[in-house]
Amino acid sequence: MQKTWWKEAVIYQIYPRSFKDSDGDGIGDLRGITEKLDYLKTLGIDVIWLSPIYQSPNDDNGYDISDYRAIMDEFGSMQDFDELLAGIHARGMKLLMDLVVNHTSDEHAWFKASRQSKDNPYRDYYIWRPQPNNWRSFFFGSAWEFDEQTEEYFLHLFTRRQPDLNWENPKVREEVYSLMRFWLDKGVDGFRMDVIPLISKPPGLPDADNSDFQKVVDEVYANGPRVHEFLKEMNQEVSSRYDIMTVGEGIGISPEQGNLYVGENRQELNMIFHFGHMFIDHGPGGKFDIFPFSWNKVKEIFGHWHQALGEAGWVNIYLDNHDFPRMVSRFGNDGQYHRESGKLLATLILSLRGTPCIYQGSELGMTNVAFERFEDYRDIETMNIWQEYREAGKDLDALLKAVHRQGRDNVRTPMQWDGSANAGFTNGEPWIKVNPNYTHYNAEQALADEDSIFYYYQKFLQFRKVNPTLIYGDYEQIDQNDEKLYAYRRWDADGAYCIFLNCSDEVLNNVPWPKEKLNYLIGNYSAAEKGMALRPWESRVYRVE
Ligand code: TEU
Repeated sequence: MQKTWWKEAVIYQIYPRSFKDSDGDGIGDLRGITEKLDYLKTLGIDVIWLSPIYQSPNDDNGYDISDYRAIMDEFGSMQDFDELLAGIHARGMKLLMDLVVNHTSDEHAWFKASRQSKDNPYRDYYIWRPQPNNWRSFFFGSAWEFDEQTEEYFLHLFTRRQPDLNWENPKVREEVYSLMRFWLDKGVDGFRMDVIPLISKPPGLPDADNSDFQKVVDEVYANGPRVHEFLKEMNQEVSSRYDIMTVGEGIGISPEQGNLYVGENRQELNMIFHFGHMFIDHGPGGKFDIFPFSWNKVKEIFGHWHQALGEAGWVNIYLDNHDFPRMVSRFGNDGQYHRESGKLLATLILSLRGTPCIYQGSELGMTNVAFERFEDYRDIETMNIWQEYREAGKDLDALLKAVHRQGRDNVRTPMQWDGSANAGFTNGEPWIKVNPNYTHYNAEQALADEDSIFYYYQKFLQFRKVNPTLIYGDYEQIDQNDEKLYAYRRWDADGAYCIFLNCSDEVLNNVPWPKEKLNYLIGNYSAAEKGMALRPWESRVYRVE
């Protein structure tokens, strides 16, 4: 297996709107991030991924870009960006930008021109049809919007203000490569590519069977016939000419398809975020139709990916990001075992094979939030389904409960810096309310408490660097069927490690300890005696002697 910096790196994702406000307008900004670089250096991460910071009308908080070469006004100026990048590099860290090129904003100059007339030179930058097909948008309702000016419909797989680009048009592809070069020539270290499997659409745009949206994504929207041709072209034209990290948001990619994108011999992407475990509790009605999940299923998904990619491909490891609930609330116990489960989940993401990605605030054990009124939510996805429910006269209380569990604003409340007003995020009125538990969970307290989740991350990040078997080593599950236990082995020529995770509120007695002599290295309970039983949410890492 090829050894390289982007496999060894640990990514930290920043959602700039919610990270740190430096000028009191209630919205996080680039100078705010620069102020906190020492904090990130102290944590010990290697790469910062910034969710989009480009000019945007913010229909989808920056995932709707109106100018790829300008900084969003609320976030600051290009000079602020240059200072941020210099500050990151000066501390030996790297910067990953978000590349959102499946769609633009409807306020992008290309789209403004495109909608002018059917013979406008930009018409073919987007996907126009006299009649829509039956496709649904990710954010509810039809994926087509009628435009009165030319009396045709345009395709938008996301909000109606995010028209899909037409990648069949070579000019569109050249524009994308050119804007990538713009940022790479400034010195950025790579891209996280938003919904990249969706860029090639199926010929003729056939109707879908809408009874199962997930299936529609996997089988109709994603992995279109030209996607690999486009990605190879992008690699040849741009990525291969720089020493960068390319990460695809791998929505709709099955484990068997994974290496088509990330196989070492493919010259497409370095790695992808896969989604199986993120959709694990989504019922047939989608994310707000919640199903219970099982840890056996989580284990099966990670095992399946490992096996399917083998030595040839590489993935990201993550349990939350700006689109999914807080990991300690979803996969852990954010009440009684907040600290233990927060650390156990850190152990998991930092010891599976792949490049880990930590979402801002996970190192503080930040949790989901439960606003009592829909009016306090901001996310377009929540706003759209709220409207759909109101129009259909459906049960709004039930929906609110589902939003508490699954809504994207769970992870978008301001970063909790300290116990002062608005969690030290802003001196003004924050664009979204802070989570009221900021008085318990914040960076200031975490840094003052040597047993905090923060210091566990710090310790484990250092541990991982000096034990590269945890990066490159092979992976095999130890237990198979115990729903409460996730145990696995990582090994290579340098040695072997066993990781034991009790993913439950109960004491686990029947732990299948291996016969070999085990040397305890790191865990989430204080160094007290390590018995044969695993305590609630206990994690332990051993070296096999
Ligand atoms: O997300 C794509 C995606 O897969 C999401 O639609 C996901 O399924 C959804 O958020 C779950 O509720 C990317 C970005 O990460 C997301 O923030 C954007 O809204 C979306 O693309 C459109 O750019």
